[in-house]
Amino acid sequence: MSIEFINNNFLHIKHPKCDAIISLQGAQLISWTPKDKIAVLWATSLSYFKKGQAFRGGIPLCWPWFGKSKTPSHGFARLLTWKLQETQETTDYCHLTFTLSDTKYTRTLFPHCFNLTLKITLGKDVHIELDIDTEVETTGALHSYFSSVEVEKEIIGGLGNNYTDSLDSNRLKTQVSRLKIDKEVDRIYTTPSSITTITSKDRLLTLKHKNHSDIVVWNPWAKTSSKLSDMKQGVYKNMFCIETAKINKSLQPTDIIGLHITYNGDVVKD
Ligand code: TA6
Repeated sequence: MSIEFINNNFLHIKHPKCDAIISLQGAQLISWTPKDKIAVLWATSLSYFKKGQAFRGGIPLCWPWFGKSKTPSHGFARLLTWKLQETQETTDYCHLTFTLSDTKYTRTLFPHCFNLTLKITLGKDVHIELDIDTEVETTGALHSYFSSVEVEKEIIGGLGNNYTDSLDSNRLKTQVSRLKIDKEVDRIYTTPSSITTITSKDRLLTLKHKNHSDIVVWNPWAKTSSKLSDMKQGVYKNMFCIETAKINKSLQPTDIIGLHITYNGDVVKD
């Protein structure tokens, strides 16, 4: 395995089983490509990276709140530089551990002590687990962006039948079939199963969520994405977000939220 630094912020990890990029800002997995496969996560160009601003793509960590109810949007965990504590390598996996703790600055936004630990395991599949240790209940999400050859051809299963529609005054709605994204979508599924499947012609992704209460699905489609300065024209067709979230039920002061992604039907590890 080798790890190279890019622009003092990104770690480029080359392992026999995969290639990956992680941003130290946000401890954000930006890209993961299992050997001989195509990139699973979507991210905008690294040239859009600006210190202190949210970088769009990969798996941003939304914490200690989800959404725009407070500033900054989706919390501050994705905006701060995390500490790389440890790396370990086996023939199959590469393990990285990152930490973030409260500072004078974070206490102006969230007046509590906290210690976050993010463990990322990369190989032919990916495991990501956020350990939270703080004084109060919080909300959050692993806001994963997936790549797609053509988003309208992806079929998303395991979302459950109930969602609130963020594009329609958070109205509670029902859906009986699996989801195809063919328009702007911003939904919080409130009764999801623990496994989400994403199926297209050449690929089956299986997402196993740990301790989520909700799944958020987002695609900005043409009009909304044209207002996002970090998304090139037309690229909304090549991405979609499926987010492992704790929104309607809070994260406890000491809690974990996690996600395991497998490619092409490989067995999901516990
Ligand atoms: O998770 C869905 C969402 O909250 C959408 O409403 C949309 O705003 C998206 O996240 C991206 O948010 P961001 O702050 O990263 O631009």
